[in-house]
Amino acid sequence: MSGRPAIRPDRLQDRLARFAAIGATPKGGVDRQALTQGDRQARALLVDLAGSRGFSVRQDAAANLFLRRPGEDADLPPLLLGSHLDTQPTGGRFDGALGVLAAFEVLEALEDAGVSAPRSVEIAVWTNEEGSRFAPGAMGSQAFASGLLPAEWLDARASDGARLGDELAATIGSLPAPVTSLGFPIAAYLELHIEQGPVLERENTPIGVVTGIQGTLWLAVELEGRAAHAGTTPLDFRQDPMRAAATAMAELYRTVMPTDPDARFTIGRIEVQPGSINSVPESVRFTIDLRHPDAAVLAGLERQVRAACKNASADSACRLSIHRLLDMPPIVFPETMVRLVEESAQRAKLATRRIVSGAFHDAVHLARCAPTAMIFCPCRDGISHNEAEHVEPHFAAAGTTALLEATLSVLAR
Ligand code: HGY
Ligand code: MN
Ligand code: MN
Ligand code: MN
Repeated sequence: MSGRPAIRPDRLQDRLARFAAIGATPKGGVDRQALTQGDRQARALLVDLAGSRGFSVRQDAAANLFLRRPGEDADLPPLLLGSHLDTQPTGGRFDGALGVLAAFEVLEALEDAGVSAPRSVEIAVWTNEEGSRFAPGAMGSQAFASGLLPAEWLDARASDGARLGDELAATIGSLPAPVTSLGFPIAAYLELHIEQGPVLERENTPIGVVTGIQGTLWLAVELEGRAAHAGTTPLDFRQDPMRAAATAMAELYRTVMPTDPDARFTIGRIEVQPGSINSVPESVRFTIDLRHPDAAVLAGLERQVRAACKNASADSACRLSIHRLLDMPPIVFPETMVRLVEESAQRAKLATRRIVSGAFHDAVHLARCAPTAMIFCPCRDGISHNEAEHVEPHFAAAGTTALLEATLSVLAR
């Protein structure tokens, strides 16, 4: 190996700017939702960049995209680095994209330094991590880890009417990359991601060594009543699903987070039919995102949600149905991998602190396949899933350096 590989922060910033331009919003964020034209454009740009460095490209039936820098022994399971390029509807420039572009910067640093290693290093761009256009989130990584692409996913419809199966086919068809089967053996998985919370910035600590990821449940609640005239229908004649929804929501906002500081309860989407100003609604649908680091407590919170919805629907003589859109138990990363990341960052003279992730990541599923670890870097005011999301260039560089050092540690094993 000639000189020690080093990242080039300027090149990383240039790449971040180029990808942020794809789906850029007027407020400085990004709207590049999963399997849209913008997602395909970003994938195509990455494939072009890979081609210019001689990295091979492949994809799988879940449209997960893989860029590979070959090692001396092609049969050895590769080290996988990765994250996602899809964003929230009003997302930021760094959620996902930093992890993918930092991984690309690591491959280029290895290439620039002429590093020859037995093991290949491969980048995964996971399909539909956000889950906001099609549930569940972390869809591509779940398909990779389980080797399955459930048929019921393929018929899922986005709010714009698009069918997931068609969008997957169009995305796969948009790239000149061979399609392989779902899942392949890997030696380990590493992901760099922004913290999406305030801890690291508050402590001015450049590297978060992620010890695990809290559990997440997504529930779809549907309340059906009877449409009626707003002016002529007295209370005891109403079957008002909005009244039931509001009662359940009020109770859950009053009880879940105020009583448990580690609980997270979010209602992000509500749909009312027919949505007419002067009709008692026929149906109300809303989503619940429920999280907790402790699996048993999360299960208890789900029971609490279901009971509140059941009581409220009975009081308003409505029909209730609740189904899960996503179910991710909490996970803990192996101490060997946590220590590898910690020691790699410290070797690069970067201060670290251990942290549990409040956000879920594709690493949740990869942790089922191989030794997995994550690296966090601070983001301004801890804001994410917001167009104001920002990472200082020196923190992006530090996180990428830590990813490079951890990569070298794995390659040296
Ligand atoms: O929702 C999440 O935790 C992830 O950032 N999509
Ligand atoms: Mn993300
Ligand atoms: Mn996200
Ligand atoms: Mn994620």
